[in-house]
Amino acid sequence: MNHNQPRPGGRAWAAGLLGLVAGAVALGIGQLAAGLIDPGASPVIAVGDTAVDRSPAALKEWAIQTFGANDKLVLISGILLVLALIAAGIGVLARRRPGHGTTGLLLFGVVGAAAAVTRPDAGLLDALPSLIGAAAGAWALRLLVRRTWPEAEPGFWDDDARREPAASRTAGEQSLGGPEATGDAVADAGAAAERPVVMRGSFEPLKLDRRGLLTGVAGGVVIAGAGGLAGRALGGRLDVSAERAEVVLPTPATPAKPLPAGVDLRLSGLSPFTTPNRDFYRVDTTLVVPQVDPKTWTLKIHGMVDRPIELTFADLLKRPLMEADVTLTCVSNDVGGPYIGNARWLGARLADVLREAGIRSGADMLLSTSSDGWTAGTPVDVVMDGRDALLAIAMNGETLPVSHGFPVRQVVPGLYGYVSATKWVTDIKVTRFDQDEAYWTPRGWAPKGPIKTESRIDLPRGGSTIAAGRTAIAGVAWAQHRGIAAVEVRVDKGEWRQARLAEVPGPDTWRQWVVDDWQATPGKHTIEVRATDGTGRTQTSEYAPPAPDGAAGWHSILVVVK
Ligand SMILES: Nc1nc2c(c(=O)[nH]1)N[C@H]1C(S)=C(S)[C@@H](COP(=O)(O)O)O[C@H]1N2
Ligand SMILES: [Mo]
Repeated sequence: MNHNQPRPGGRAWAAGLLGLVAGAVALGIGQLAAGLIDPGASPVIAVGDTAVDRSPAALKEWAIQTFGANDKLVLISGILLVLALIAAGIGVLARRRPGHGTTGLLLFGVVGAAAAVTRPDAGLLDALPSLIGAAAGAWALRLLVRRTWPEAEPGFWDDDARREPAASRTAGEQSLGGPEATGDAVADAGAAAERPVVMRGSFEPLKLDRRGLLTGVAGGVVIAGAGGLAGRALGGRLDVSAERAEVVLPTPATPAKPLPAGVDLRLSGLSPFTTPNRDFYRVDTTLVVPQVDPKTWTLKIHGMVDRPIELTFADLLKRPLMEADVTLTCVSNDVGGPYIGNARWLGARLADVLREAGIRSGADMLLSTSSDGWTAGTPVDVVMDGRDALLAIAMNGETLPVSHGFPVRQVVPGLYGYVSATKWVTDIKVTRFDQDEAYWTPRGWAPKGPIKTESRIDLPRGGSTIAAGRTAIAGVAWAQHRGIAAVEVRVDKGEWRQARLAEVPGPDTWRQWVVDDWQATPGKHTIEVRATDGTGRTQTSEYAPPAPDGAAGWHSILVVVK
């Protein structure tokens, strides 16, 4: 054993950079392997998905409220940032103890692999992308360190400090005075020679080869980038947009009645009655949108039924289809929030399919599961009471967009999405609320989620400055399946005034309303709204946050009139 083996000195930044590049190689190669095996098993996606599932409801709520539609981007960026910091740290460790670098990267691989195989829709193979990526990263790190400090004897990296007698290791470390202390001195042999403190004993800090470092880093970046891009391209082969484009929508046996003429007040700034698909809010737990091929899609209906059923997409298209205008709302929608949208859905009546299966007495819950393992628990009586609960295949005259559940999703008027609107639905188990739990229930949300009566002011915009004079106050109100009977508005806590209601096709959509003769006087004004539903109940003034069963309270805005 050579006790006098020189140890790599050199700057911490260089080592950190190498760690960063090795980390990038690990992720790039991991992505490549995921592209071949399963895009959802990409290390970052697997960790991200697990973070989404494991994080407490309050944190998720905060993320949705704070980052809105960007919450996934923020999560992925956050994970990448943490990984970058850790990778840099691993590089710094590896400079002194190369074995630690390898161990650190492999540990990361194990974390990624564990996250990937514990996804609800994963198999054992899903561990591979993270493990392969980590191995590639560990190999890259060793190579990079060798290029950067080429004077290290070939055996050094394998001989690691572990095999040195403890005493000499301690001496060696002391003689270098710690990495930070010697960082600059060792970069230049001449300068180092003038600093005997650093040069004490027979340990000679290794020279940092800048060219080796640069070419190594460049090579690593190229490999990481190429791996990442190739992985994405390979994963794209699963893209079902071509299959989606091929779907020919059948003519509905029961088309929706044309929308009443007065359904949309057509005021600029007011939410249109029908939300275009591209503007429709999107809420789900998935980081990679599931790509479900309609040719292989099936829906199993089983559990407490007399005759279990398995439907193909072709079976579904052959059924008598119907259209319904239904407003979806997310339970995470805070008072005045944006997570609500209205569409015309085309689909098969869920109740008819369930009747064919024959629901056994005692069953009170439909536990629906998506292709990626998310679940919703829907009360049986709600779906069977005659309302337009659908297995939907189209949205606003277009085949269901992939991000909204292609090829098939559930739509149940009157229930928040988390207990009813399963996208990419593949399985419905007829069961009992006291025997099964859906995804959000153990995460602090109510097992049942009827939509609360709510209203929102769209116009004028809260916080805006408007001109004095006659001004329209307008918005939307909703109480799905109960309908909206009245909307009232008051300014500066004055008298409540009845708003004029737009037409609606039925009780399952939101309803536009307007007060079109407010005389706005200069100054600051508060505008409040409250709705009364078809059962005669007026929405409560008592504020409730979204968790656990939906926000409540009056939407109130402040405007400045000039
Ligand atoms: N597979 C799956 N379906 C899901 C979800 C999900 O996370 N995964 N989220 C639900 C929630 S919380 C809502 S509010 C609606 C939103 O539907 P949208 O994204 O089409 O607007 O989808 C529901 N269906
Ligand atoms: Mo939701």
